[in-house]
Formats: sequence, structure tokens, C-alpha cells
Amino acid sequence: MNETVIRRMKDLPSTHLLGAGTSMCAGCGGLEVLHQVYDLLGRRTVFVNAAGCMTLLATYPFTPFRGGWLYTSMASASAGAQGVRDALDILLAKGRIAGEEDMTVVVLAGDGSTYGMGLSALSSAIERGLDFLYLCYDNEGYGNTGQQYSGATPHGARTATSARGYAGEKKDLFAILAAHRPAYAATVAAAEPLDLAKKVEKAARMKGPRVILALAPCPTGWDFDPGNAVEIGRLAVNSGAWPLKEYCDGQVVHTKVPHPRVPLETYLKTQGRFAHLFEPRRDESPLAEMQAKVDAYWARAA
Ligand SMILES: Cc1ncc(C[n+]2csc(CCOP(=O)(O)OP(=O)(O)O)c2C)c(N)n1
Ligand code: SF4
Ligand SMILES: [Mg+2]
Repeated sequence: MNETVIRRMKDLPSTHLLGAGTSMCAGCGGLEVLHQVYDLLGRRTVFVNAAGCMTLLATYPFTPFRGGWLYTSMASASAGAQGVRDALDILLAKGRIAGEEDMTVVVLAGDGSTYGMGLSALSSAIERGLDFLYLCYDNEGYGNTGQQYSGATPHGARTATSARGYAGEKKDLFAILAAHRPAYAATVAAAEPLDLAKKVEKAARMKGPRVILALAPCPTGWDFDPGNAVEIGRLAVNSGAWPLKEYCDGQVVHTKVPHPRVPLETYLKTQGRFAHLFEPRRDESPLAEMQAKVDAYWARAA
């Protein structure tokens, strides 16, 4: 690396993701979430990354992060986080690192890992009380391999493996997590940065298992113009499709109750993955069912 590049790197803020974006799609909502979370957590962070789009951020032996980075298979990021936490605890106990040199262990995983292949490892890590923060960027499909449907895909969305619209329902992972009684769980959206910041700062002050589920609008997989990523995130929240909430001390609290709620179809129409519901003619029945499910959710939440 030449001296000019090294000088420029030293001038960057400590959590600037060096080179981030070079191998990612423009307007990637997952990357925007990661930027915001990393700015809040700071450089004393070890990321344990399950295979997915974010894996492209690191090319061995380089990563854009100032802390550490460990790559794992899709199913085992939480188990990897246990190993990193144990290693840090041993170094602390032996006096090989000082308390202020300790690091926050963060799993960075997509929905395919989190809602599916890695759910067992996540469940067990929460059960063991592992001291870690788990960040799931939810782009509602297996994005890195061409957007096949996952357990997080919403009903009706076209994916590479559901050409006429996904027949299943998005798994209520937040409810599954809350049933584990972790130290903390929350949903966030990059389009609501203050809400996100409050939740990540709160989680960062805690010990034990903490899980953040972040909506990650994905221009490539959802089929929209990259410039609309933030607006689409806002519509997901304001239509009630992506509720913002947190679990703490046995209580679930909604941190934003959209009122009045934007009609769900305003959100759906922004994305090509739902275009078959409107063209060549409007498909009234699934649209009405989908709106009714959102209405029922908020009626229960009230
Ligand atoms: C066991 C296993 N099956 C398949 C793959 C191939 N693979 C790599 S990334 C990926 C998609 C992961 O989806 P998700 O966790 O949602 O992350 P995203 O790609 O959307 O960022 C798949 C299927 C793999 N790495 N391991
Ligand atoms: S496919 Fe989606 S999640 Fe993956 S890098 Fe592209 S925009 Fe981001
Ligand atoms: Mg995904």
C-alpha cells in the first residue's frame, strides 16, 4: 500500500467502512444498516459473518473493518460467536488483554441464515446466555445466490423460486426470539435512524444475548431503483408492514405506531417483486387478504 493511501486511511473516521460498496449493489439497504450500526458500536467490534451478501465486504486477508472479522458457514455464526467470546474471556482472565481492550462480539447474518439455517445455533446461544449482539439484515430472501425465497419472504413476493408469488407467510421471528427471553430484541429500519440509534445504543449498554432484526430493502432482489431504498424503508414502516418494536424485561413495546397507516399497496407498488399483483390486471383477493393481515396485526398490538 503506498503512503498516500495509508495517509488517507488514517484521516478517515474510525468506523468508516474502508472500500465498502465496491462489491455491493448500489442502494443496498443491508449495507446502510451496517454503516449505521458500526458507527454506533465503534471499532472495538469483532464481526462474525454468516455467508451472504455482506461476505463480499472482506477479501482475505483484508476487511473494511478496524476490529476483527470471522467468516462462518450459514448455520454456524452464533457458534462462531461463542468461540470468539470464549477466546476473549480467556485472554482477559490470563491478563493477556486489558479490560479496555475487550471487544463486542457481533454476528452479522442475513435472513436466510437467521430465519432458517442458523436458527438452531442462535436459539442455543440465547439459551446459554451468550454475551453477544446478533444483527440480522433482512432482505427477505437468499440475496447472494439470486433471491430465492427464505423463511423471511413476505406472502405474495415474486422470488427466483416463487415466480407467481410466495405462497407461504413471513415467519414471526421476533415472537420466537421474545419467547427465548433474551436480554434484548428489537426491529429497526435504516430509514428510521433515530429509532435505530436508540435501540443499538441501548443494546450496546447491555450484557447477554441481544438480537436486532433490521429491514434491508434490496434493489436487486426486490426490483426497484437504488435511489428509492430509503423511501421504500419508510413506506414499510408507515404502512405497518415492518413494525418497529423492542422486547425488554418480558415486555414488547412498539416504538412507532404509524398513524394514519399508509395503505399496504402503496408500499407494494414500489417493488417489481409485487408487480404481478397489479399487472396485467389488479388481483383484488390477495391484496385485500394482505391488507387485512396488517390491519389484524395492529388491532392486536393496540
Ligand atoms: C449450507 C449452505 N447452503 C448454501 C450456501 C450458498 N449460499 C451462500 S450465501 C447464500 C444466501 C444467504 O442468504 P441470506 O442469509 O439471506 O443472506 P443474503 O445473501 O440475502 O445477504 C447461500 C444460499 C451456503 N453458503 N451454505
Ligand atoms: S443483492 Fe441486495 S442485499 Fe445483496 S448486495 Fe445487492 S442490494 Fe445488497
Ligand atoms: Mg437475505
